[in-house]
Parts: sequence; structure tokens; C-alpha cells
Amino acid sequence: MDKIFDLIKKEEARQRETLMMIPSENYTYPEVRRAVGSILMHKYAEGDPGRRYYQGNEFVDQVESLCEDRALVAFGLSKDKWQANVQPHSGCEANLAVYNAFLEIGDKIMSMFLPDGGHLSHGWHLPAQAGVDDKKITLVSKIYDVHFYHVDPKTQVFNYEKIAKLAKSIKPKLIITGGTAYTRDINYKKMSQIAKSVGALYMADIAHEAGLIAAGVMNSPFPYADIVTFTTHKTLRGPRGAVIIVRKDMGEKIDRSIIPGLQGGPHLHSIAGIAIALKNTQTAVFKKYAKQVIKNAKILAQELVKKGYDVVSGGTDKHLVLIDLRSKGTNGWVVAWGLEIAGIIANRNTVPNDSGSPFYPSGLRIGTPAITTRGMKEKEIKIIAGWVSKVIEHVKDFKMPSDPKARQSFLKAYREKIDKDEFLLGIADEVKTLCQKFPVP
Ligand code: DSN
Repeated sequence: MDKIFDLIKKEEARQRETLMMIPSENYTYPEVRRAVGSILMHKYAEGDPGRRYYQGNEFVDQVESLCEDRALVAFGLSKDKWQANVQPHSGCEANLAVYNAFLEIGDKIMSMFLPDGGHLSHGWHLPAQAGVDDKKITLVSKIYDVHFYHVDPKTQVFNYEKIAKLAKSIKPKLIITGGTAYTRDINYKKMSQIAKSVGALYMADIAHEAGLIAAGVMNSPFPYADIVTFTTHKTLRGPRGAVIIVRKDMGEKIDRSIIPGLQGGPHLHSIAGIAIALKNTQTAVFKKYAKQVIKNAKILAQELVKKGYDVVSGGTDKHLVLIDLRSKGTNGWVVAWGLEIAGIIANRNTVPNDSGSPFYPSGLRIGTPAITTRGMKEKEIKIIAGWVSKVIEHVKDFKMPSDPKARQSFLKAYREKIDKDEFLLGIADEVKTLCQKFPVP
């Protein structure tokens, strides 16, 4: 048997025996895996349903149209006013397709500052400092003139008046909300008013929250945003992929921006899986699930605050919690590796006003979508919060040097030491026992 299957088996065991707490990860449904692994992957269908460059599309046209319809139904939208494109291969490509459809090279974009919780696909460059030009890191920042808004340094949430003022001075052509580590809900109505007041289009990237919004447990960007993009594998519980929903009159530009503008053939096997996940969002079971995801994250935040941790913004409105580890004298790298040995898989992340770098940031991002899919609730969350705290307290005295050379030897020595750390491995055993009670789907 190919070695790949051996590795898949090992990865399956890892997903079963550890706590998947990276907020952007989730377990999809067995029927989605069936669709994604199906013969639909054999088909080329460049173009749109009913307007392809290839023959033999009788059935795949129906798959894609059904998925488009379900995308609108999931968010309570009428076909007369909105249009969905389900072909983007990823969130980054969905966002690029939007820029390609509505912006000219050099146009201004206003988006959230990445270390505050934004996303690379909304542009990222290091701002210019005295005597040094800004350093463009992403393609989006190289092509467009991207300006960032920040969270309020005190409250760590958006100050809409400040964002409005910034928009007035920048006059962007596109304003974007959304990101990867903003723990609070967004006032989409206010953001759309800000965009309108400066004549900008407003795009809400709801990649993280799509499932929670479809379930009606978070604010919806509809009907306020002109454009909404999202990935399909996070809280939505589908396979990897992405969707763009726009006002009907903007639909043709999006379709042409995807093909021939940016992509070739759609991944119809993924689109079939996305269609199944979208339909599931309408069930009572999913709505209950989404509610529990947020409840679990709120309890996790409360428990961590009670234990003396600096939780960014003081809590959460969604599925993720961000801990600023600076007050504990440690950082995200040290803690995330310690947690991994203990069987808890989270990720290191920047926090507002971070003094570290994206590779060695000061925060830890931890989320509840996947463990809630397994059926974990308040009781388990409290146990997990206890383990997280024990791990942080256990590893916080391993101090990472700031000198890059000394840091390299520290990183190696630290990994070797914790690999055999009995305390962490003891927690990993307890994690495994808990995991056995909550089978993965
Ligand atoms: N990788 C996603 C996340 O973890 O939030 C964003 O692209």
C-alpha cells in the first residue's frame, strides 16, 4: 500500500486522540468526504452552469447550480437580489477575484491591520518608518494601495468613529472587514454606512463566522455589505473551498473575474461537498451546534480570565479566544508547542500592539468549533481550560532569547526537552481519555 495511506491513518489517529482547537479547523461530515472523494473530480467544466467551454456537463451543471442556490438559502437571500459564485478554490482566491472585478491597479483598499487580527489576503506590508520605505509583503499590497485600520488600543475592539474618520481621510475604493483573530462581532450596518459615506464598496470577509452567521447566532453582513466572501471549511463544516455572494447587478463581473480572470476549472467535487454543508446549516441540529460553539468559547474565555490570563478584549462573541501571554512572561511559540505535547492543538498568533513578530508572536489563539462538533460542552471546556492553564504555568519559565542565534539553540533544546516531559505527556494521556468519550464524525 502507498505510504500516503499509512500517513493518513496516522493523521486520523492524531485528529481522534487530540483536541483540535485551532479556531479555523473543524471536522466535516462523512457525506461531505464521500462527495469530495467522488468521481466528480474527473470533470472539467470551465465556465459557469449552462455556459461552459467543455462538453458533458448535464449533471455537474446541476451540482453547481444547487450549490449556488443553497448558498443564498443559507443566508436567507433571494435569488432576485443576490448571486453566489461557488468556484473560488480558496478564501485568498475569492478575495483576489473581488479586487480583480471591482478595482484598478493602484486603487485604495482599507482593511484591518494584520497583527490586530486581519488577514493576509486583505493586504499586508510593513508600514514605512523614518528613512525606510514600506515593505510590501503580499501581492495585494504590491498591486493596490492598502491602508489599515486598528482596534482601539485600550478596549481592543473597533472604534467605529475612528474608522469613519480614517475612511474620510483615505477615501478608499473598497473597505474590508473580517479577519482571523478579531474576537468580537462586527456592526456591519455601521461599516456599510462608513463605506457609503466615502463612496467605497464594502466587502465583509466572514470566513471564520460563516457557519455561525448562517445559523443565526451572530450578526449577518446581509443586506449591508455589497460583497461577502467566505471559506467553507471553518465553522461552516464543509470541505476546503470558498464562496462569493454579491448583489445581483455585480454578479457578472464576479463570474468573469473568476473565469477567465483568475481560475481555470472549478473543483466540482469540492462544490458538491460545499452544497451538502450549506444545506446542513438549515437544520435544527446545526443551529444548536453553532449556539454551543459560542457558549463553549465564552466559558473558555471566562475560565481563563478567572485564572488570571489576559484575554484580548476581555472575552469573545464567537468561536475563538485570544490570549496575550506577555503578562505571563512567555509567548505563543513556547506555549503552542507545550500544548501540542499535551495533546491540545491551538496556534500561536499576534495580539493587538504585539511586541513580537508573526513567527514569534505574543499570543495564543484557541477555538471551539471542532471540539463542539465532537459534542464537548461546558463540563469539558472547564477541564480543558484547566489543562491549558497548567501547561502555560509549566512552560512559561522557558525564556526565549531575543538574539536570533541564541534563539535557534533555545528552540531546539526546548523542543527536545518537552518531547519527553512527563508532566505534559501526563496531560496528553488525560486528553486522550477524554477524546475517547467524544468520537469524531
Ligand atoms: N488560516 C486561516 C486561519 O487560521 O484563520 C486564515 O487563512
